[in-house]
Amino acid sequence: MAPTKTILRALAGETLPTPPIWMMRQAGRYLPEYRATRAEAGDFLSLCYNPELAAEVTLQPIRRYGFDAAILFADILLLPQALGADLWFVTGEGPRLSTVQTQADFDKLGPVEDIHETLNPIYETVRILRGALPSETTLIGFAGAPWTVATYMIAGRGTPDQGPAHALRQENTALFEALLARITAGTIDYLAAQIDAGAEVVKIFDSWAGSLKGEAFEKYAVAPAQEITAALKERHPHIPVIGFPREAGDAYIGFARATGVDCVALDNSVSAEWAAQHVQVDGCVQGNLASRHMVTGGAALVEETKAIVAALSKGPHIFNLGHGITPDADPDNVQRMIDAVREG
Ligand code: 1CP
Repeated sequence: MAPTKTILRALAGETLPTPPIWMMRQAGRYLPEYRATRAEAGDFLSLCYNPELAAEVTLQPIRRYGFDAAILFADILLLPQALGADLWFVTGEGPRLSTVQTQADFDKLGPVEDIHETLNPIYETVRILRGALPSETTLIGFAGAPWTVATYMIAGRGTPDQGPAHALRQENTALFEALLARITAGTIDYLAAQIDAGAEVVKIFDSWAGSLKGEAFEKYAVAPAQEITAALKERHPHIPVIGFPREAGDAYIGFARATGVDCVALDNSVSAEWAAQHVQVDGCVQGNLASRHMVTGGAALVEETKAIVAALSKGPHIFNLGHGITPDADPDNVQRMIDAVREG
């Protein structure tokens, strides 16, 4: 049966008169209602693991703006935790994890089969959302890509250049690849369980793909995305997959063909004109307004939004930002962006 929801139509390759729209990190600290629910939960991880409250923050931007898709509220670092890493968040700084740098560290991780014990509340959030979302709104599940997740597991935190992960990949390739394989297997089971619970699309966030070059990009960004996509398509042939190899640059070209993803999400370091010519020829693209416009607003926001819509109007397109909205964004600018997209 042909899909009726706009996001699913674009993902199936349809060129729509107005692109459907959602926004990375649409549930987040720029919204006062998010900050209130997060305070009620106590801390970020308690919010992720509380299905009622996680569903509530997922729904907040849908109620406020009527986005065409909701993205499950969770985090890419819950999978490492489910695989046995310690995870905590330092206020004002970000995530911290126990590190995986030696064989002994790796041996402390648990088997993939055990992840659901930790992740069951996330699937419950998905089930609540499927019952609560408006009938026209698509529910997106997600996970981190193996390379990006590995950068956090190896360094124990976010890093500007992913230095510790690059060092391990060069100095102990076997251990690095064993870790990547464990994360890949866990990601397949995690995403399949989100789909079983009701996710209609899944997105693989490779936020640090841009630091992999040449052959390393092929081995550690393309190959795992291909493996995950193929495994999911075998279990759930009709569920579209969005890939986001952020800052891939020229390596965006052919990414959809090489991995089998149904849509490539673009960061804003590539122009929409370039993407129309080189990436959209292979199918749906998503993106790619610079998130700073959500802070700065004004005429530039409207002009740039309309320019992106126009440049990508001849093929399937889902409008989004090039990366997540930041906590200092003005919620009114989000409405201005949506109006600019829908006015055409
Ligand atoms: O204080 C808070 O409330 C925590 C801020 C926050 C939020 C709102 C974090 C911590 N995670 C999230 C939710 C989140 N993370 C979502 C929810 C859905 C939505 O988009 O609305 C998603 C999809 C993510 C994905 C995620 N987490 C990525 C990939 C996308 C990206 O932004 O590149 C990454 C790299 C993370 C790790 C992470 N989690 C949180 C932070 C601050 C970070 C980045 C850490 C760093 O590198 O320094």
